[in-house]
Amino acid sequence: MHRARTVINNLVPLAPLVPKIAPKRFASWLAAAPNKIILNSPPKRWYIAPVSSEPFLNGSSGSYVEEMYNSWLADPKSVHASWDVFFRNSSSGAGPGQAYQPPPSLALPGRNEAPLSSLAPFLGGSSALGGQVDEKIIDDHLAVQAIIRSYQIRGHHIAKLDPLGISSADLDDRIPPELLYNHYSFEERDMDRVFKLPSTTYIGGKDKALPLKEILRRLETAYCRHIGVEFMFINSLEQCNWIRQKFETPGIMEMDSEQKRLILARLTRATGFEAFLARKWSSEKRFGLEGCEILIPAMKQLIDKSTELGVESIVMGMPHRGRLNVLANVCRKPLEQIFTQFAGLEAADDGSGDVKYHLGTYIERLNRVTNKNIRLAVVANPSHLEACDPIVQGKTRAEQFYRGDGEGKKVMSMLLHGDAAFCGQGIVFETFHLSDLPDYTTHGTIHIVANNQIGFTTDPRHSRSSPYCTDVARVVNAPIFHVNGDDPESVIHVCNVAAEWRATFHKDCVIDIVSYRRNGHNEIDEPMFTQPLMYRKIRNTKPGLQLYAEKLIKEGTVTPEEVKDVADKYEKICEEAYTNARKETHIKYKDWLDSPWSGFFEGKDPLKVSLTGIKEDTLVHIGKRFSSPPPNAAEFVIHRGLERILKARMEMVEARIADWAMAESFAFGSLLKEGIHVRLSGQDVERGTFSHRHHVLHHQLVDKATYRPLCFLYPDQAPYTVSNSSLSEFGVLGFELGYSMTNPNALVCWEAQFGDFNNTAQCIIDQFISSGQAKWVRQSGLVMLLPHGLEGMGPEHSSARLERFLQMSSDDPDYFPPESEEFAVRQLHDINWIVANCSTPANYFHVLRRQIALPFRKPLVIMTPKSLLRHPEAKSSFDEMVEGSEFLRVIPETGVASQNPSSVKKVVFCTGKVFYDIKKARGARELDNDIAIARVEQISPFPFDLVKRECAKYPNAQLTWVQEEHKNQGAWSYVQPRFNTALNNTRVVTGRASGTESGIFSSLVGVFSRSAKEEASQHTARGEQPNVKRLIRYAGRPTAASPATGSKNQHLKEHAQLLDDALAL
Ligand SMILES: Cc1ncc(C[n+]2csc(CCOP(=O)(O)OP(=O)(O)O)c2C)c(N)n1
Ligand SMILES: [Mg+2]
Repeated sequence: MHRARTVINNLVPLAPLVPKIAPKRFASWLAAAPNKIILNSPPKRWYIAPVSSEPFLNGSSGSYVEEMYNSWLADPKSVHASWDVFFRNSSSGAGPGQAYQPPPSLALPGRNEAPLSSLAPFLGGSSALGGQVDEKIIDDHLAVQAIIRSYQIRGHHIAKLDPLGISSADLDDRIPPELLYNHYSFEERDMDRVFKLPSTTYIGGKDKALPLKEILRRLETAYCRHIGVEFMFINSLEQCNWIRQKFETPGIMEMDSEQKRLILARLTRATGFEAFLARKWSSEKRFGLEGCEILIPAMKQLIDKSTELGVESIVMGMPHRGRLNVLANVCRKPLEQIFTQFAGLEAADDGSGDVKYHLGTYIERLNRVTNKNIRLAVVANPSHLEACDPIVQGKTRAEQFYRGDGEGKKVMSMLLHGDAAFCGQGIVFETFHLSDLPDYTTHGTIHIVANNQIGFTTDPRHSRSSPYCTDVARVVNAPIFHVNGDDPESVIHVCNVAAEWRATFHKDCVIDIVSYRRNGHNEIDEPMFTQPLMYRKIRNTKPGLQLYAEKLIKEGTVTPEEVKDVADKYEKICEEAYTNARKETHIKYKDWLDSPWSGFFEGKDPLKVSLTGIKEDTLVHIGKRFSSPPPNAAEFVIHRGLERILKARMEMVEARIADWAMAESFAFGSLLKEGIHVRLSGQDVERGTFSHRHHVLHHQLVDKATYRPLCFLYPDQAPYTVSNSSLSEFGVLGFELGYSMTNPNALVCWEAQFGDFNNTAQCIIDQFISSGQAKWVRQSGLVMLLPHGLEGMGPEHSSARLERFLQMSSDDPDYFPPESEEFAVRQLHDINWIVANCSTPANYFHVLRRQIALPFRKPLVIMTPKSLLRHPEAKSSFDEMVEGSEFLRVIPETGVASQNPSSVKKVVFCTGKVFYDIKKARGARELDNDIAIARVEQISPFPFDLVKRECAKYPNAQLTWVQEEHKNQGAWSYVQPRFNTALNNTRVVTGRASGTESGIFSSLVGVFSRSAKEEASQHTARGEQPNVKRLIRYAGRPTAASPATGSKNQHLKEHAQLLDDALAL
């Protein structure tokens, strides 16, 4: 289809009638003096190449036309009449576009077509004179219609959007041919002719017809002044009409003086704030808003309007630019708190903190304009531009969920962007694609681009290949409102429309405030190095506040005294706050929390973990529900394979055992029973990548008829959400993290299709999950489920990169915390996240439940199995999940080796699936008496105490860590130093106050491995002080660049070698 169209385009000379003479813009007589380009800017890219600018004869069409032409020369009748006309016209000098005339159609008119003659009575032509139609009238009316449509579609290309007047917001300074009046063969004398207006425009107001001149004037007013609206790509007539009405209706942008004064006051504060900071801390980075101060009144207007329309809570995400100003003037965060951030004070609470222009905030306050209470949260964000977008969406979605706000009427999200980041960062696209998915939509986000037409030092012509920086939004049919930032009233109009659009259609929209950046990227940066011409122009451009004040003074809305008075008042407020800030001795990170969990921590023993084992009745009840077909099984046809799966599940329940999927359902189901909302999201999670989960049963005959057993466990249970996500990791993981931040009483899980793919969400992992609490005092109990394990499936689909998670764990390898009853919970309290690799369904069950049983929240990263999902031994008895059972950080050897520990020659430590392989091989080699196997299930925080105990139990054994990952991967690098600490109780830790015991064994005196003994005796023989340590050795694959081999054969060889090494004595 597309190709056919391309071929036809090449063949048929559809060139518009672009005159060779200088193009004249429609209504050019209306426009003021042409916008002179003052600077010698480099040539612009032309994105929309009209047909006329393309070579008429190109590629295959060239030879085709040539062939035709030769035949025509030989015999004009040998070609089709249309070619005959074309060649005749072009031989007499007509251009390609003019040479072509469509041939008369022989076909009968289509459904909506009528022969021209039948229209004669309506056209006032010469119908009385024998039904002859004045074709010019029809053509001219059609042309007027086309003109109106052209303005609606492309008027934004010539709107005056750039306050500097030096570049076009769409990087194209040509006038689209459809907006050239002689494109339609109108002349000046036609301007007073009256034309009936089509139903697709609102420019007439009450008038049904207008003179052409007035039509053009109104279209210019609506679409080509300081607002450029992109909306005609939207696939809904209702929505297009709605927008047309908002911009075309005569007088719609007019404002009363009260509104104008409010804008002025807000602009004054926004400008005053930056000026105050610049004066007090001239060399501090603050990423000021100068040049786009109108952002503040814009955001405030969006909040006012949205509150008026019912919104009670707004979750915002924004980058560095103008962030402090937003906190001060939009959120009204106390200025003292902001100013103390500049003072370099010490923090009064835990955490390592962040720079001031990354911190979040949460404020509940009265909106003075609407007199309604409003909650505003600005989510903390890292430097990584746009990374907080999905977080904001997840947080918003969660807030809507908990409020029962199914349509997003009460809670909304607002995202701010820089122009370079908006088009450059892929996460923007991923976030847009969540916007209309049933379990991810926030029912419309208002996006604002603070478009200062530069990204650090990079010119837009080098930072994007799309005309506008906002084009990414077109994929979701979001209208885009470009507006000149130096026209405050236009900006405010656009904000009103945006807020109403969201409230009406619950869809995303974009406000693109085209502005400039008065200073360098930050305040100590020199912009003239790279943008000399632009900055010369900026220096000669009056600040937005001055321009607006002058306008209002000129039109008599305010007096110069009033303007000064407003500015002075704000200056005084800042000075007072400054004085108070100087009295502060500490900063408090908690003041900058974006998601307070009121009531969660209060009255809780911070070290008391609730029990995770549950009643057998509950297991049985959940198990039976999970194993049953839908209650209306007679009508609900499920897949035959599924019937078998359910039957097998039921048999497991009867036998009191659970596999992985069932243990997971026990964890989820029991939490749901306790009122904890559970949400599982990720690619194909409903069924499970490995077809093991089946949380959604599909009717085999009825589309969309599904049954979710875990939603029907108990009448008063909490809601369960399980949702296949879009094919995104960065976006969806970020979303779930945001979701988890809203309410601590929920188990939010994200599952990767394979653990390997988590690295496309690396930024969320590094910047938020591993470090979020330290930087922003923000906790999250998010669970990341990462299928992991070398099973011969190649370099991908094998490794979730366990080593990376462990490398980012914050527990000190050299520090053995004091042993006590609370050892485990204290470790969890202090760590940044938990990394686990469970080998039994029961342990998986407990670790999930422990997320909620903890008195605080920590992210949990779990390596989850693939082949173990169906491994006959990877099953757990109900006994391991009932009351009294708990999560086992280490699963010690329980077989024969444990009965006679002193004769055990080797203890193999491992984690995850490889345990089953080692165990099997040990049995086959009859080494059950000689080798003990212990499983480290919670790798981080490292179970120093249990590892120490297990080693001590086998005093004569050599210790080996066995892993299937390559030596430079997996857990080895993490566990090795920690084993040494566990074995030798090291307490000498640089940079840590507690623990100073000397570096060798305390409780393990006399317990040496053979090699250690040998080493000791050698030392003594040389007369040196023996430095005797019990050490852990490594058995497994050697180092490698890739996580796994692509050859099955090689994989098996490696695996056999691994087992040999592991079990060698
Ligand atoms: C993901 C990411 N890459 C690079 C940077 C470094 N950086 C900081 S600001 C900036 C330019 C941003 O330009 P724009 O989005 O237009 O925002 P502006 O600073 O102009 O407001 C860059 C490249 C970053 N912060 N984040
Ligand atoms: Mg920019």
